[in-house]
Amino acid sequence: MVKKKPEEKTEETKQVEQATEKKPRKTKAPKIAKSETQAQPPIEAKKIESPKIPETEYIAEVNIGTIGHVAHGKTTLVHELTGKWTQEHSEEIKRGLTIRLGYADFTVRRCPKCSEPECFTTAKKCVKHFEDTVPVRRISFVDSPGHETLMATMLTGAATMDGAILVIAANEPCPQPQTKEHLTALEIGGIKNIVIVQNKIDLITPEQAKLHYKCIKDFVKGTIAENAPIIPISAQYGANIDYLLWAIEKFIPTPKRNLDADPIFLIARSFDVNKPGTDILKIKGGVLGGILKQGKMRVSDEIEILPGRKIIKGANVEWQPIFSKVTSAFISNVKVNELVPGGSSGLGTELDPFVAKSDTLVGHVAGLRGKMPKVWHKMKLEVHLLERVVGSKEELATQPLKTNEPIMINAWTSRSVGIITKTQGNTIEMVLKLPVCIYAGERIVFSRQIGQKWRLVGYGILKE
Ligand SMILES: Nc1nc2c(ncn2[C@@H]2O[C@H](COP(=O)(O)OP(=O)(O)OP(=O)(O)O)[C@@H](O)[C@H]2O)c(=O)[nH]1
Ligand SMILES: [Mg+2]
Ligand SMILES: [Zn+2]
Repeated sequence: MVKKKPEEKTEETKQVEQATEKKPRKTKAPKIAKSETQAQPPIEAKKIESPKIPETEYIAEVNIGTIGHVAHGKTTLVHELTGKWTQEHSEEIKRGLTIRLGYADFTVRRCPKCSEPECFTTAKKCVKHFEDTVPVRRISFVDSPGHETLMATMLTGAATMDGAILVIAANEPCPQPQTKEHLTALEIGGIKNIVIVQNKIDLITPEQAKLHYKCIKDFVKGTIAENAPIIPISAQYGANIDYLLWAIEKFIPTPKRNLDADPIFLIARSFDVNKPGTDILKIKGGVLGGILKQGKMRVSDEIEILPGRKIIKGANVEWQPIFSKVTSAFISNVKVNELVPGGSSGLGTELDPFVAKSDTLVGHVAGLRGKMPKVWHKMKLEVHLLERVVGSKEELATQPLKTNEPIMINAWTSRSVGIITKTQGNTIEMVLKLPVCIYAGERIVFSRQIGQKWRLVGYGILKE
């Protein structure tokens, strides 16, 4: 059974997006060794208090990213788990390539009668027992692009991830350049909760799968993913998904959130939700999508968005805060009165929709008025460079940063270019083309232009 391609089924894809229920599927692929999974204590069921509430009202409590080399099957995996095809833009569908970050949610469920890990499913009924399954946890996905030129987009997504699934295709030698570069991005971002998926096992023999597994093991040795489980699957045929769900539950727990801190909402998308020609009285304010990193936000909170609006006054450029008010809040697609950190979230605001349209506010930060991190036009950083530049086939030793060199930076979900004005020991100073809003002490990710491409080369700790 081969899945329908989005290119052929755009309308149907949209319908699938609406569907929350997924049909269980029989798998033909070999099951993985049980020893690895049986040694672990059982996973708590029914974290969602009342299975009686409709599934569409479950709130995602963790945000997991899919990462890895181009065409290794990230979007196919997200589709297998969520029923949603995250490539929504015409260019993506035409080229069969993820270009923008994709978003989808799903609920991990378990059969009360099956034992671990086979009990885990996304289906509402167990295929063995015809028993209703119980919800365990709702998860939101941020699906990254794997193409080497879209690394900056991946890094924006990485800023919102609590954990990640590194997808590695079993029918190609491991590691491929972006397998390495994305894993490096997790290391730099301190994203430790990782599950590795060895995908496309339907295309290889069990012997080849074992050899490839060894290559993955060698590759992750000494990295942040050294002890991550490696689950062989076929995303396309839905094989070993129960084992993968088990690994997600086990290795990507919901992090403990700091609810008492000043709220920080990292904007990863922004929209004008009004259809053309909407009656002026019915126009809705701009909508912000992203992640609440810490704290709580409530409907009617007075908010501030920084760096905000760019004002050009003659030869001078100024940035002014944008003030607004929260009119609605969503976690995944569920309306809430109080937004807490968890899955991918949304904020309805009183903003002029024009200000938010077409991702204009991506990279900006929203929080409570007067309780915001600083906006930086210049930065001083303590630099940590990688030994080698990953991301291309031929790896080069990293050269020291030089004065006047342009560096692309990712700071939370924002992106800017800095020109280095001073280097001294392991500190550098730079002037930013676009200001960024972030706390001192946070990690700023660096990429440098090598050939025609920006390559990840390290990070800096932002100094006061
Ligand atoms: N045989 C087989 N093909 C697969 C499997 N998973 C994905 N594919 C195919 O691999 C191709 C790429 O899949 P995608 O899911 O778009 O890959 P991706 O990692 O999201 O790609 P980018 O987002 O562009 O980096 C598609 O043709 C899929 O149908 C699998 O398990 N088995
Ligand atoms: Mg994709
Ligand atoms: Zn069962």
